[in-house]
Formats: sequence, structure tokens, C-alpha cells
Amino acid sequence: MLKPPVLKELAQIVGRANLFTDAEELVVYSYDATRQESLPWAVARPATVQEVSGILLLANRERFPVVPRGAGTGMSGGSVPSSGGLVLSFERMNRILEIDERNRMAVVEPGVITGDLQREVEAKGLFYPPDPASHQFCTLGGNVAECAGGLRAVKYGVTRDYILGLEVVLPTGEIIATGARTLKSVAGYDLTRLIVGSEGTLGVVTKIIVKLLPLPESIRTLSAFFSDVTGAARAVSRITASAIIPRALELIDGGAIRAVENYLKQDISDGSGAMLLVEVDGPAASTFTEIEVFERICWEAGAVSVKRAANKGEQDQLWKIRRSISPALYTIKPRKVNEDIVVPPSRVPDIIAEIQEIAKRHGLLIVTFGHAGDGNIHVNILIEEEERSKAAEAVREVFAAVLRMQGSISGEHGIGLSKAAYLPMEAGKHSLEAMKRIKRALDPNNILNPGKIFLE
Ligand code: 2HG
Ligand code: ZN
Repeated sequence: MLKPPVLKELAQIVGRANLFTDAEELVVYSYDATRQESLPWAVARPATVQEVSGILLLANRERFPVVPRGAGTGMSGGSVPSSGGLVLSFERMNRILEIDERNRMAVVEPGVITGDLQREVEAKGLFYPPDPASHQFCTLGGNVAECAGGLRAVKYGVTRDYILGLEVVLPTGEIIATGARTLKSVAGYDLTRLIVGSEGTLGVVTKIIVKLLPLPESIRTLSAFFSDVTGAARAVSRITASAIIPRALELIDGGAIRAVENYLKQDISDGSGAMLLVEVDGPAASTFTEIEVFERICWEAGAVSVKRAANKGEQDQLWKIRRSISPALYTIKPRKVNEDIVVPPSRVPDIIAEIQEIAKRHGLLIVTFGHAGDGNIHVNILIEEEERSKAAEAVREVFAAVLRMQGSISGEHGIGLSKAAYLPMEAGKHSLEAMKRIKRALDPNNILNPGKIFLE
């Protein structure tokens, strides 16, 4: 609990109106998209870097946990205040400070909604490629903290590939600037990359310099349906082996299709067992031939139907279906366990087969979908409460298979609370110790987002 004099100091820093302590306000900041929850002791909504710094200085003096939070759309419990403490919410630091068209860069505050930045830069003929499925709700600060991936990572990479520099408040309160407003810089250690993906445990991001690209001239999309997921996975490996890189290559299995059909009250697939979404971008002349190539590959891999989106409306409709999967699955089983394993793209068919085996062996309902083009598959185990330990065993087996295939247990959601127990399966003893030493060096009092990434 925070004592009244500490609360008074916090109110002096952010203003009384931006400090919440009432139970009904705290509950709003107690959970993320995993539905894990834990009440904070208070919530502060800073407006400046100086306020953030003041709060961290106070937290070190009084030794209370501080948990940074964007929109709470995270998928690993990263922003859940699992040890209580103070939630730092960035809803007031939500300005796009600058769009530098000449140098193709933008400077934003952490509370900016990713989709808002995408729209603003697109209006100027520019492009911010990272595209988490939750882009209409998630924030850039959260994307930086988790190194969010998303639908276009197969061609364009993930958040870290677009962050040129950051303003960061260290856990001990000092304000630093990392990187530069340049496309390259090797002046000292790459602190930008250290902070990106550190899940709010090494510093609080207060300003972000992002790299932009020119907006591609044309986009073409197709949907392909298969009788089972094996055929769809076969098409994925043929597409990734081809000479063309799609900008999105998403796989949706039968269970996920049925869930979305139910959720959107719409027949999408005519009873098919799997669906692929393939999208290309670039000059109009090349996208026309590229989509034809992918169409042929899908037919050759055994598709039962293949359809090109005729216009922007049809494209948007396909992506609406895709972005609805995660919420749709929650409506079937509120206790879904979601994973985001990633394997080398050529191993997608192998890992899908292995997951099906594991599901059968444990008698569990497992749905698979996601960014198959870059090998990042969402494994969702839909359980009743009494199936929790069985699901944990299945997760361990899935992770073991992923690691045998030289993959990683998390492609884009981070470790947070959900995967802390499993991180030692992937990170060797010495790399885990190196990570913990970095944490101790920057946060000697363990006040910033404690309990995340590592089991205490
Ligand atoms: C997506 O790609 C998100 O839709 C959520 O990363 C995945 O719910 C999930 O497992
Ligand atoms: Zn995803």
C-alpha cells in the first residue's frame, strides 16, 4: 500500500486529477488481454518526462513497484501489476510530435495509438509497417516494450526494425536519449535495442523516433481455402520458398474459422478446414503478377477455392476476419491459453503436425492461426478451469518441439508473467544470468515492473 504522504507527493507530481486510488478506477488498470489480473495500489497519468522521472525517484526512495502501461492489450501479462504498486498510464502522453517527411521519420509519445500513427503518415504518402492485430487499440509505447510483431512482419520485420531512438527514464530516475535521428549509428552500445522488447523492466519510454517508408503503390490480397490445415501449411512452405516475399501470409485453422464465423455471424469459408490470407504490395505491375504466382501455388498445394479481393472493401473485410480471431476465441472459452511460438518458416508444417499430435494426446482443444509466413504461430488452448495443469503440460511439450526445431517460445508477445516459468527452457543458464545482471545494474531496487520475464 502507498502511505498518505507518498500519495500526496505523487499528487503533487502529476496533479490530483491524474492520480487514481478508488477501487472502481483501479480495476480498469488491473488486467491485460490475457485476462490475468491484479489490482494496483494507485494509478498515475503523467504528462511529461519530468513527471515520470519524479515518480521513479520517489519509487526508489519509498521502494514501491512501478508498472508502465499502454492500452492493456498485451498478450503475456506484461502490464499487469502483479506485485501491486503504481501503474503509470500513458493516456495523456499521446501526441504525434512530428512527422518529418523529408527524412521519413516521426517522433511520437508512447500513448499514441498505433493505428492513428499509421493513418496520419499514410495521409502523407508514408508508411509505418509494424502492424499488430490490435493496431486500432494498442499503443506505440506498448509495442516498443514488447517489440510487437504483427501481420506485415514477414516482409517488413517487427517494431525493433523501425525504432531509431528513444527517450527513456531509467528505473533510478535519470533521463537518457538513445540512438539518433539517423538511419545508422554505432556510437556505443545499442541501448535502443536493449530497451525495445525489455517489457517495461529496464526503463520507461517517454518519446519514440520511428523510421518510415514510402507508401507502397498497390496492394493485392487473396484468400485460399483448404480442406485441412496440412494443405494450407504445405502452401505456406511453398510460398516462403518462392522468390517473392508477401507482405502478409496468415494461416487460420478450422477451429479459428468457426469461431470467427460465429462471432461475426457470417459464413466465411463454406465449411473449409483452413484458410490462408496472402497479400503483396509494390508497383502495380509487379503485384499483379506476384498475386498470380501465389494463386497458382495455392491451387497446386490442394486449395479447394482461391479468391482475389476485388477492391479495398473486400480487402478490409478479409483483415477484419483475421483481426477478429483473438476476441472471437475468447467468446468460446474465456480461459484461453495463448502462445506465440515461432519456428524457421520451412518448419511450419512440422510444428502444426506436432501440435495436432499433442492436442490429441492430451484430449485438448487447440486452435492454431497466425503469421505463418514468418513461422510465428498462435497456439490457443481453449480450456475449462480444471484443464489448466493439462494445458501447462501441453504448452511445455509444444515449447520443447519448437526448441528442437531451433525456434523460439515467443515471437511477438513477450515473456511477461505467462511464460516466465518457461524462459529457462530457451535461454541457457548463463544468458539468463547475463539478463538478470543487466536488470540489477539498471534497477538495483527492483522497482520497475518486478516479477516479469524472470521467476523471482
Ligand atoms: C494476433 O495475431 C494476436 O491476432 C493475438 O497476436 C494472438 O490471441 C492470440 O493468441
Ligand atoms: Zn499475432
